Amino acid sequence: MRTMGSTELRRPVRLSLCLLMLLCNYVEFGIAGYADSWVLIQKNGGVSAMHTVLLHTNKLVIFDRTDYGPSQIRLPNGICRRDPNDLALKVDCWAHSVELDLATNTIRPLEVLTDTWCSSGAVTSDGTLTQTGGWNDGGRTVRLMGPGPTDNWREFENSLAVARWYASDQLLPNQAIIVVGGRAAFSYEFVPRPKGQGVFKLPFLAATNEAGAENNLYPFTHLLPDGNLFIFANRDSILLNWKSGAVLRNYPTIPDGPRNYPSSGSSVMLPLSAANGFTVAEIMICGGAPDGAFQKRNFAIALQTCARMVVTAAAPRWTVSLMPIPRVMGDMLILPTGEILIINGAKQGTAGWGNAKTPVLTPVLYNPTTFRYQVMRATTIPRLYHSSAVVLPSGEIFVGGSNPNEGYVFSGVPFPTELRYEKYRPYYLNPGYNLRRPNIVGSPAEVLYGAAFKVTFSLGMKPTGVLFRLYFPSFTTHTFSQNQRMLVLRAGAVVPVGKLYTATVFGPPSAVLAPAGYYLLTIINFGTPSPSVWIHIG
Ligand SMILES: [Cu+2]
Repeated sequence: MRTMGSTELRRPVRLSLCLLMLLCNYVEFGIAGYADSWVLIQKNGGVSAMHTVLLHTNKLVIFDRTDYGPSQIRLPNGICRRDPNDLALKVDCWAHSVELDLATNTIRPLEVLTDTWCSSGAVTSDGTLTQTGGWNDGGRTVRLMGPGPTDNWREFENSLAVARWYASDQLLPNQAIIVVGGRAAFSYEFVPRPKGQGVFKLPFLAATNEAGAENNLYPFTHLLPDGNLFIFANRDSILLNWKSGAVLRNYPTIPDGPRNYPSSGSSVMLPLSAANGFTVAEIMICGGAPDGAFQKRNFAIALQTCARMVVTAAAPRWTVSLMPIPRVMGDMLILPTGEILIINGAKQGTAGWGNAKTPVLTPVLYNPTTFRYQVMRATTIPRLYHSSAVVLPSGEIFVGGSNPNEGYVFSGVPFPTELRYEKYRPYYLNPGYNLRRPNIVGSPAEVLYGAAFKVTFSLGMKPTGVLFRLYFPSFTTHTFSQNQRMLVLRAGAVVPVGKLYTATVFGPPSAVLAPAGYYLLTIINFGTPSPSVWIHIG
């Protein structure tokens, strides 16, 4: 880790200093110079990770598209898919989706029938991935992928009211999924779709659709604490009452250029906190491409700006800051520490086939409290168009994908199809942090809204600045982690119990703040996260 503006200490000196500080119950934050790292976990995952989602069984569901031709992993038991609509192979014996078991690092090929290209999804309360849309014969398909050991894709064609390609999904408090936008789809709809219900027009999507570039696909959608949906597309944003269809607010235009596909930036809702009664929501959007970049195909230097806006404020305004590196197609993830990781992407160009160059190999870490950016350790693998990244229970980041080619192409192109899967291991996983690291030894499997529950943990130092965080895993594709959210929970004092510690923690007050489902619970001590455990909320 390269740390901007802090002094590097040599390791032996640093270690003894830390021990000394532990004894003194120190208040310093962060251990400068403790390195982050990258680990290659699969040399060939078989399927390029265009879409990735974590299930509560600690398995990743990974998929790209059915009409890519041969992948590098076959369907099991001699199964072949027969699809007269497929543009590459009418009889296709190759898998286009896999399940990666994180515990064993093994891969199971999955069978998906209709085309999932550039689609969207959300995980519902029972731990099932609901995935929507795609292209061609998959445009109106809704698919379910359960968490069971032998579960496979189940597909329901003609379930969406209109074809959705490049849409975004958000799980709602009532467990319906709102599917927003898509190419030439200036509307939203709900899944499951009540009988006879069609689409709801959203003129905002037509207004933000730019001739020759669109720049409003994969809109950034965030469920706010007041129950309304924040929707950002291109450079503008609205607050939608999805129950009535009313647009309640129009927000100021974000400075700098467009932020949505193909000028793909990324977006997160910063962690919601019990400290303010979960009333404050702040959106942060980073990167993108300058005006005209997609139309000109001129590999323009990407946007270097991030902008934050408190969208629950009476008079919201964007506050702009500068990343250390310009970036298009970066993914933004909320780490267990509450820091924002900006990872993957390129310094020049836009999304789309062959439209980017100069991969940005270095992740950047942003601390929303100190407003500080840090340039992290570089990978060696470019992750351009059609790559993804998700947070894992270990606190590691899965990174996969990258395929800016119209098929699986391994030579003769600047950026071949990428089948390697990696893990990025942030600084806090370095053993240098082990003294600070709590480990959860007792927590309930299920917590009801607002209910008190006990969390027991071990820790090798006096508990300091202990926080309890809940994280809802994302469905990540095309630089946007749909459904990602974090809450800092209300908690009582930490009390010692024998050699352990315990605290009373309170579940999120409502399904508006935390739609029912499987969340990752993490304890933070002195800025260092525990490994996370699954907890079902609802
Ligand atoms: Cu795509």
